[in-house]
Amino acid sequence: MKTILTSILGTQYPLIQGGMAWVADANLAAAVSNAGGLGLVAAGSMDKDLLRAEIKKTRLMTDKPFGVNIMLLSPYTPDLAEVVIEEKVPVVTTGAGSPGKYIEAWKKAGIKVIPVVASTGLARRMERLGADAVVAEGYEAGGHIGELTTMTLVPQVVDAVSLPVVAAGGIADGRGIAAVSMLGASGVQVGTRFLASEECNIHSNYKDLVVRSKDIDSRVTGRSGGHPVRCISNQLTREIDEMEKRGASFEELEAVTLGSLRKAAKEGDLTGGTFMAGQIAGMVNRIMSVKEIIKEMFTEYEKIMEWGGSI
Ligand code: TUI
Repeated sequence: MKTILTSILGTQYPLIQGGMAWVADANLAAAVSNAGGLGLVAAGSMDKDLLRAEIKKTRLMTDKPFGVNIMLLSPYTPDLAEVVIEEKVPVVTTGAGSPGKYIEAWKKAGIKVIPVVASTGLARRMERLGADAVVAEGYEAGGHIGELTTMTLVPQVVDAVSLPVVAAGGIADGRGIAAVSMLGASGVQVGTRFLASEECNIHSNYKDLVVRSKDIDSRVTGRSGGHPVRCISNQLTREIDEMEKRGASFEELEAVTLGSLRKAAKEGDLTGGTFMAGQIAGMVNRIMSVKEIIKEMFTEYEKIMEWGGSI
């Protein structure tokens, strides 16, 4: 495919992998890039030495463009922001905040900057500061989320900025790509579907949970602390729910949530882990290779575009 986004990214497909902390390592990033998408190393769980090592590993596994996702709530962000410059990473995406103070330095270093936004306000601010594109991520997505659904956010962001808009949240097949292309999106970001890939290095309990989960199995916790997070319902989400209902303090909540993402991804701790995943997990029913996933998604998308939809 040749689109505005594939020209910016240097990829075969207008697809970016979600920046999933504790999940997206060199192995997943390289697999996505080798399959024609833009793979991302998620720096959310890393300090600067770990990120540098993971970038070098990715380069050994692919000669295609890849990116780094910087999760802006990380205490290491200032260091990580320098590492992507030093290592000449071609693309940076950001999440969970405004990357405003880093954009100028990244642009000067020739990095393509693609912030994830959950509102038109932040999208406009990012355009003014020189972003190359934005990812508009809806409420259906896994992990930290905003208030608006993909269906409502994407067209509003498309109208608000002149930049290419990448849609995220609830996209896991060709129908999803076709749908957001009708809303004006220039590409898609996909996270949840890649959790159920052969190349994803998460614990098998995490993959099984995604494959087995049904449409209504995700929950949003963490609203009381201002950082709502979507994950698959389990003992921990029920516990957090009860704590939030009785007005538990930040410290009490932190005591049960600290390290829970690592417990999910690395240990497969079904009762104490936070298994972040989007609402579309109900439709992800099989573990496939990254290459098969991307091929299947775009083959289906092209078929739909020839057919023209069902209305
Ligand atoms: O960032 C994500 N998804 C994430 S980050 C993450 S790690 C985490 N763990 C516990 C608590 C919080 C985070 C897991 N999943 N997606 C992109 C995204 N960014 N979604 C929503 C936002 C966002 C929200 C508000 C971005 C900016 C914002 O406001 C910033 C501003 O200044 O307006």
